[in-house]
Amino acid sequence: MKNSIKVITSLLLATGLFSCNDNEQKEGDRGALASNAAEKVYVAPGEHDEFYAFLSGGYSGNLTVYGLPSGRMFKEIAVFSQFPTSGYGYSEETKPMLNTSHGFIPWDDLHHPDISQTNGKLDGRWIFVNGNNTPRIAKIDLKTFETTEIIEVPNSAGNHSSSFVTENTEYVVAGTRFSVPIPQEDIAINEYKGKFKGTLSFISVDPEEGHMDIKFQLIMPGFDYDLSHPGRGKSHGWFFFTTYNTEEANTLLEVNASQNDKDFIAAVNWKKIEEYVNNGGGKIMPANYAHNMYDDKSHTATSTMKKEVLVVDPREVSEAVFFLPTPKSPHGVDVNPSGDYIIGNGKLSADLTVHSFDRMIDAIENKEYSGEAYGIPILNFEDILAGTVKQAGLGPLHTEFDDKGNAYTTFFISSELVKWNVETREVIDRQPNYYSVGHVMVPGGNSREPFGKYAIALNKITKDRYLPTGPELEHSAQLFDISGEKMELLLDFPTHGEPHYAAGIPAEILEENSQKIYKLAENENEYATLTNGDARVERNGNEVHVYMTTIRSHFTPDNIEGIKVGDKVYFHITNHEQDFDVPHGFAMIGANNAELLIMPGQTKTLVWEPKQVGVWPFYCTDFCSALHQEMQGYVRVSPK
Ligand code: CUK
Ligand code: CUA
Repeated sequence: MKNSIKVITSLLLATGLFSCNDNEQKEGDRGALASNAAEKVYVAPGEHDEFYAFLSGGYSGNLTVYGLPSGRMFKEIAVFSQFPTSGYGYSEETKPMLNTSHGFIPWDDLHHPDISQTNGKLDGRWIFVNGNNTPRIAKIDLKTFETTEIIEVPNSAGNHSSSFVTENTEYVVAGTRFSVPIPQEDIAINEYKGKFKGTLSFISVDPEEGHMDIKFQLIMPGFDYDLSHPGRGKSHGWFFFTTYNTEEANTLLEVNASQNDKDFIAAVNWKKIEEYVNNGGGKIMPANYAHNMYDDKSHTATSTMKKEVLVVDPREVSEAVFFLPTPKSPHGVDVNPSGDYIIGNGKLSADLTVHSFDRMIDAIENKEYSGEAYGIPILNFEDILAGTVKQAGLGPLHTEFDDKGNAYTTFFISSELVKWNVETREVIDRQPNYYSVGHVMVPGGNSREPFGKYAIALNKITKDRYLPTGPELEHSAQLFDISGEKMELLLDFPTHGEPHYAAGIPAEILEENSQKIYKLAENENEYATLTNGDARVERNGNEVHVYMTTIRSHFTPDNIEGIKVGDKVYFHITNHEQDFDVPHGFAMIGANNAELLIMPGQTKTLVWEPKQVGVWPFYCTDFCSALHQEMQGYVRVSPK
């Protein structure tokens, strides 16, 4: 076994898992473009795309919205960022969204979007995403395409095996990549083994409003939980998590983390644990975490600090958690649409492991264990294996599915997308990716009903695919037509930040519900100015509140006097427009904030602390009418 580790390690070094090697990536090869590719991606002016695709923005902290097949970007949704374009995270109303137990944290690393489901089908209500770094889960409302809720995940570090939903959106699930002492304490790092833990958090989603609440956290051995996937269909009620450090090494030089030939997939019967906690099981643990909610009547976010969380030791619940041995440090774990198979993407391997859910259940019923780890039963690899996809490629990372029984696996090292049949495990087709693909996404590919028309490969390295833009290029996505036997490359398009996973949905599901305006009459913002007659300036000590309205093409009031150096001026601006797509902007000279972009019917607030005497202009930043240039005003600032 030692030898095989050495072989694969040198293979990995040679092929670029640990360093990028140009020889392996033949630059300049264009890939086999479908002969009618242009026709297939052409969406004529004025026509709409067939699918929405939501691409994670990785270190941009945001989620981007694209159309498929055109590859046109429609929107960047601010999530874990201060986003100047909309003023998100700058306006007084949205700042609380970025509050955490560590304070105001306007950045995160966003990895995995997943769309809410009903009966295993995409319902298009919300999309959930995870923040990796300061562990958080966010929810975006797919009516408004705005972030409406963020919950921090306590007892977590590296919130990576997140944010996948169960098939009725009962839960959005979050798992820890980095094991840490729980609760945190000051101990030597090399005391990791046995003392550092991981948590798997089951965050319930209220079916009406979608509000999130941490129902329970499983406290697990410190094996580093990489990715996760829900069971569905027959395996609904289970959740699967990969691990990559069953060695419990505190330093992950490959010699350490790859010692074990097999790591585990943790199989969690969450229905059993849910029942256990509903009957009073588990224990309350003190924990500080923020729960931030945005209300789209008041257009205001509030942040609440929570003080405790319910934790469960998996050993307390009999036969609820099992370890499935899976070769070669599995990265992704993916369950096929019928829920029969659990695919382990062993990233240091050439083969793919396919576990059988039925065989897993049989092994559990017969109590055929090969051992245990920290009191959690380990099943026999041979007992649960359905088979392997042999020599499929090098370095499998993630698998997605179509509606015809096929799987699509990405291979990072051999840089290709491989199509194979889930039942026969025969490879059907392979297409090169430019370059070094991470995730792949088929709209609905993470549900019981995939729409097997397109797949997008999300590549890590771009190199010569686009005009050079200095040392860094945007990552590239590649769109494939997967409706036939062979996958056909249709399009390359640049993405934003670093997309990890993505989620796609037929346009018609979202189009009809998409909200066009906020009704002014329903505006409940406490600083709203509903009529021009109410527009005013109010002083309260050195705080000044300007209640301002805006409609094409005027601010009311637009000449403001009586402001003094040292004042704190709040501009509360209500947009009186009631037409689709007519926001107004507001920018003030010297404001240490961004601008505001106020949607029709909304109120937003920008703070300004004038430092100098004079007469200072403000203006609308969004070209809103022929008289946009006239949308301006002055503030007179007098000495203290
Ligand atoms: S991870 Cu990035 S390529 Cu965060 Cu889903 Cu595998
Ligand atoms: Cu309002 Cu430009």
